[in-house]
Amino acid sequence: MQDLIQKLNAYKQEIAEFSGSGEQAAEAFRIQWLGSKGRVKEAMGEMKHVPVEQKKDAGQLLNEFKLFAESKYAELKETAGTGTADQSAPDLSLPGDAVPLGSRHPISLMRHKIISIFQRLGFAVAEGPEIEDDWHNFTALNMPAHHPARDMQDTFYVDAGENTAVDWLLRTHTSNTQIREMEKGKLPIRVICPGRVYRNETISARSHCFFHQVEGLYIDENVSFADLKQTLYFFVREMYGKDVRVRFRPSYFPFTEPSAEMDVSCFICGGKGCNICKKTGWVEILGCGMVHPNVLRNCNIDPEKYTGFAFGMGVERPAMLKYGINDIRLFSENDVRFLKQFTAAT
Ligand code: 2NM
Repeated sequence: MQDLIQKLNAYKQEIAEFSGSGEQAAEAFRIQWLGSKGRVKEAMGEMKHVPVEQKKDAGQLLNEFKLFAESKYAELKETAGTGTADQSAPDLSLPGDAVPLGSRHPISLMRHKIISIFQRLGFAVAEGPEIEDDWHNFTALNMPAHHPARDMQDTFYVDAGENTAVDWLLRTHTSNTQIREMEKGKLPIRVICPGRVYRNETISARSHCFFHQVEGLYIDENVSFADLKQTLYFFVREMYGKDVRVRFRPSYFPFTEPSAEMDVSCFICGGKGCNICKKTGWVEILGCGMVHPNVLRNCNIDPEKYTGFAFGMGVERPAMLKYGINDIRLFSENDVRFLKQFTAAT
């Protein structure tokens, strides 16, 4: 009996010190202690050597021992799920699932390319509403009612019902945002205004009824046409490379005086003459000019004290040339076979 007590105490200590964890360790413990050839079974076999008068006490001890071993096993099973050696836990060394790369829209790419050049010159980005009133799209821009320049752009008017004092329309250029910036009355102003504009034109491979523009505005004391030329010259060199040549042609816009159109030497043929430049060696890229004094006055800016220049360019055409896109409608069809091609583009 004394031998049995000693043996069970030694076994209990061994069980208490069992330090494995995980599913495998629990199974090894079960085989060693609770299996059909395990030590619990073996200890039970000692009963037959115990004298009759001690069998009751021995039975109690053996039962206690068995419960002790079983509870240890239960504990091992329970912690196996959280243990480090658990076979059912995720294998962190496996390679991950590939997350497919999205792509940026070519218009967004080109818009960002344009904006970031002007941001480096200190221009801030301003955005404005696409549904606009007549004042901010036309009148303030030196185009009063019945001004012939209004006919140059086929405007989409919004039916706002009977109870509206003003005409609402879809903006035909992003200049509305520049008017809004000037009306804020904080000078100087150096902003770049990207956005979508609308014109009622027949949809074809070359033109759409909506497209994108980036316009710029710089107003301060002593801003001159020389500032305009150097700013835009810096822009085209960043955009089209150091070898590009520029020329300014006189033009007309109601909101600028003088006005000009800027051409760059054809970046496809280098100026030799090709289909893109229609054999002229030059490509028109933007319109610009000194902000008309009437526009400044309309925004409560004193034209005797302040002067400024403005410019505007389209985003679709440079994007089509850069990415070799031959149909403007592709930009708005959202065909993933088209969009996916810009996954790695910049
Ligand atoms: C262009 C060409 C020339 C222009 C003018 C203004 C404003 F608001 F300051 F009067 N914003 N944008 C402008 C000038 C736009 O786009 C071809």
